[in-house]
Amino acid sequence: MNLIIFGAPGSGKGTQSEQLIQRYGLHHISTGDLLRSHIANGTELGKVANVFISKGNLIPDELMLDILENELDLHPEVKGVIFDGFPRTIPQAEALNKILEKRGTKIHAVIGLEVPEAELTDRLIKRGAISGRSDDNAETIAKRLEVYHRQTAPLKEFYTSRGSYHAIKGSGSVDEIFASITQVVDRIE
Ligand code: B4P
Repeated sequence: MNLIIFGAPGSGKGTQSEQLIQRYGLHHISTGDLLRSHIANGTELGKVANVFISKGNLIPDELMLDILENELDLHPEVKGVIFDGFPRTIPQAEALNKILEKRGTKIHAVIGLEVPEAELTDRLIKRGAISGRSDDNAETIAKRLEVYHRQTAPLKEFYTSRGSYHAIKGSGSVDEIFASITQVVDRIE
C-alpha cells in the first residue's frame, strides 16, 4: 500500500506520518527531511537545495525526482511507502505515477490534511522558535503558503479526478486527526 500525505506547510504531514509508519509498517519518505539532511551534511545537493528552501521556494522538479528515485532504489524490499511532502507539483505527480507503474504498483490513497490558513501560520511560527529551520520565519512562511496555493494546491483536483483524494479535517488534537486518517486507510487494505 502506497499513501501520499498531502497538505499545506505546517498542516501536520510529518506529525501524522510518524504515527502512520508505526501502525501500517510503511517506509517513510519525507522529501523535506531528505533535503534537510543534505543541508546538514553540507553536500553539493544540500547547498543547492538551501538556496531554494531558505527563500520559501520549491526545489526544481528534475532535482527532486532524481532524489526520490534514488531513495526508492535504496529500499527495494519495502512493502509500501508513505510519501510525505511529495509530490508538490503536477509534473512531480505525473512522474510519480510513471515511476510506480514501472515498479508494478500505484498510489492507493491521498490523505489531504485541511487546516485553516491562520492556524498554519501560527503553528509554523511556534515551530520556528525551537526548530532553527531557515524557512520557519514570518516572511518565508508567507512565501511558502503562496507557493503552496500556486504550485501544490492544484494537486487536490488532480487526485480528486482520479478518485484517490480523501479530505481530512487537520485541526484538532493529533490523536483525533490520526483516528480520522485510520478510518480512511483501514478501508483501503
Ligand atoms: P517539509 O519538510 O515537507 O515541510 P512542512 O510542509 O513545513 O511540514 P509538515 O506539514 O510536515 O509540518 P509538521 O508536521 O512538521 O518541506 C520543507 C521545504 O522543503 C519546502 O518548503 C520546499 O522548499 C522543500 N521541499 C520539500 N519537498 C519538496 C518537493 N517535493 N518538491 C520541491 N521542494 C520540496 O507540522 C508543523 C508544526 O505543526 C509542527 O510544529 C507540529 O508540532 C505542529 N502540529 C502538527 N499537528 C498539529 C496539531 N494537530 N495541532 C497543533 N499543532 C500541530
